[in-house]
Amino acid sequence: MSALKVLCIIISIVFAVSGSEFGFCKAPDKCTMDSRKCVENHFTKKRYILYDVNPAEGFNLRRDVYIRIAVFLRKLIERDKEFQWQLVLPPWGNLYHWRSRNIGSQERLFWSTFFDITSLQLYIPVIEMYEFVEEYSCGNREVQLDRLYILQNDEEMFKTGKFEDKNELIECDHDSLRYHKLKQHMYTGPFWGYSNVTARDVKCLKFHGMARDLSQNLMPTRYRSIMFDRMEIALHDEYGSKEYWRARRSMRYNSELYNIAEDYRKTFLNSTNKNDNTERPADWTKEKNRRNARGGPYLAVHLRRRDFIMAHKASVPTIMNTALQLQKRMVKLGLTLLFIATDAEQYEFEELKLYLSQYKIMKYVPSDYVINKFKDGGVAIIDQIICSYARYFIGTHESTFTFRIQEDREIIGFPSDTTFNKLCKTNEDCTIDGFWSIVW
Ligand SMILES: Nc1nc2c(ncn2[C@@H]2O[C@H](COP(=O)(O)OP(=O)(O)OP(=O)(O)O)[C@@H](O)[C@H]2O)c(=O)[nH]1
Ligand SMILES: [Mg+2]
Repeated sequence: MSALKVLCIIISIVFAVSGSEFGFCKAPDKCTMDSRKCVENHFTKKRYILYDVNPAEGFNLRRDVYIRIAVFLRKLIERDKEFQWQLVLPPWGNLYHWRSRNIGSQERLFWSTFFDITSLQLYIPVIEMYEFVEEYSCGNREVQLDRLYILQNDEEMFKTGKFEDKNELIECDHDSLRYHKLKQHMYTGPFWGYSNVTARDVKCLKFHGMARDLSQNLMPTRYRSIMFDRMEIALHDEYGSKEYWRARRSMRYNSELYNIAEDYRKTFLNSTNKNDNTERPADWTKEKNRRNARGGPYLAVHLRRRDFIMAHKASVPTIMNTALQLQKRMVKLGLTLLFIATDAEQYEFEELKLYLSQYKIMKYVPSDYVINKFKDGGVAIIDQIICSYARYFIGTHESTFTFRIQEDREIIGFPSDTTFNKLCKTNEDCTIDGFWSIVW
């Protein structure tokens, strides 16, 4: 037995007895035989943050939540050099909008399905769930998180409208929780569909504040892994700042999704980066501020239907009214090619085409290969990419799907007036909500 192992065992016995905070052991952050005991007993410098979001939230709001935690983590790393902080990327799955059948499971999808991990890593250290499980369990695949916080809104503040920062441990209402106690120091829960993940301890946290205010709960001298559920409750540390946009710019998509969109634009929309002045450096950190992107010779519209028809009655137009608004804009811009990104039913799309028969109308339809590999989430991103390279874009009021397209266009470098347009309830012009301008 090595001296290191002996030392670790002694230390862990001491702490198990005294119950006080864990100490540190100079073990390497690798699962060697000698270090295994150390790793299992929390003595390395690596600390892991995990998070989850209210199950009802859609893909594009979840991307916003990632930015909140990414900026928080980046600042934490700048401040705290003692620990090696890492973010574990919460696998995607079970989203309300992902309805396609016969394309394999749409659960436990890794971030690499949709995003370019190397780009994310240029902003903060991130690892995929499978890497975390491997690393954290030293290969035995059973993971027990040290502490899980479930964030909860302070309903009282919402009633009175008096908001103040809050970070208060409260009794959990166990009936309404997604986590259940199996035995002493062991809770199960959704954990993104991983049955081999449990938590040692679950706490409810009445929270109001910015993501960075969560740092007081990390307690890295005690916990090696911390998870926050309902992370959407924490607010942005930096909303719309240069830092916000750096995190946002690091969210490049999986390169194959760009390639699929590029082929489609070239084949059906007469659009190439060279002609459209939309060439970009492969590395987002090399990307520069500009406003001279031209975009392909098509108008792109994001036409959000389905649940939005009811949920946003006051702003979602009828199909006929949509057609009128699009026609007006096509004439004004002198364009004849129209790209439609939509979640509309097929019959609604056919109706729209009927009203706009004078134009060439395109909608992206994935091949079997694409939908099986990238699922509904990937197809939605391809739609978003195609919209982000159009000469002119019109979105749907208050859709985060639209917001992400607008952000991508800001990053690519379009003049703002080609980006922040939206469909109005009627054919009369409605006011634009302002520009969500990029900061470099
Ligand atoms: N392929 C495709 N899917 C879409 C389109 N519009 C919506 N969807 C689907 O619906 C989801 C949109 O849901 P969210 O991400 O919640 O965005 P939103 O519902 O527009 O906005 P909020 O609910 O306000 O956050 C996408 O992730 C897609 O799965 C579209 O134009 N094309
Ligand atoms: Mg939604």
